[in-house]
Amino acid sequence: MFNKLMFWKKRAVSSNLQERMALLKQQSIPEHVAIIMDGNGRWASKRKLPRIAGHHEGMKCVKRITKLADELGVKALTLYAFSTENWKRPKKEVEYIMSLPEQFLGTFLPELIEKNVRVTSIGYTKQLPPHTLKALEDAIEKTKNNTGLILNFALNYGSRSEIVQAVKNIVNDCEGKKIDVDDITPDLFSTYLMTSNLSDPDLLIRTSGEIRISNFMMWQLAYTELWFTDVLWPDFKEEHLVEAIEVFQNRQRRFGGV
Ligand code: V0D
Repeated sequence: MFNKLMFWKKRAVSSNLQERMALLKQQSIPEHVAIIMDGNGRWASKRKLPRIAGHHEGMKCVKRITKLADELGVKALTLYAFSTENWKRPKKEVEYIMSLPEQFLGTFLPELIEKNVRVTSIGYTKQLPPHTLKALEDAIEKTKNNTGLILNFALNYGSRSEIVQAVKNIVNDCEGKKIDVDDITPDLFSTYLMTSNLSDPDLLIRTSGEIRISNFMMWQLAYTELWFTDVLWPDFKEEHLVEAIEVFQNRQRRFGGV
């Protein structure tokens, strides 16, 4: 009890970000954090700016949060950057969004390499414009041997399609006698998903006030802690990720363990 009280007291007085980060590191940091980065268009509209300005600001925010996740010792950061539904947006907006990986990597790839970050992706990336895919594949290739933070971009990703594809591949492997129907378990099923190289997310963050999963990693989120905030993605700062992890740790302490 005394320890618990001391803990809360410490928390209450440490408004300073460095201090809060140091405290976070004394407890379990979520290994895999996933983020639905929503609210870029709304951020721009509020400022009477074109929607693409919001996407550009959102891209800068990705850099900031990647750096912090790395500093905190997060092992994998999955960012939902583009859904299979987002193609319905105006053509000019989609075109601009598809230039963001090049903009991002053009300035940030050297730093990712230096920091030992490995870039990966999930989603139907083959359907991306060739220039976008090239930038992505170049980053994946140049960081493939890195052993630090996994920076995983969900691009043209949809969870139901992913699950249906897994089912098709399982049926195919059954018919080809590579596996038996009785081999099909949740663990085996997971290996057929695009996330087979990753553990399930420990923490999901969604910005911009929407309290939905929106076809994002539905299988993988079965046991994930969910944290929603009204903050729009371009306004999502270091303090917000720290807050999300503080909430995660508080929940772990209350419900985790014995
Ligand atoms: C737009 C907010 C970085 C969400 C963030 C193609 C909407 C900014 C990337 C990126 C997007 C992707 C791959 C990569 C490096 C960077 C990105 C898209 C959208 C969709 F290897 N930001 N970003 N990709 N937005």
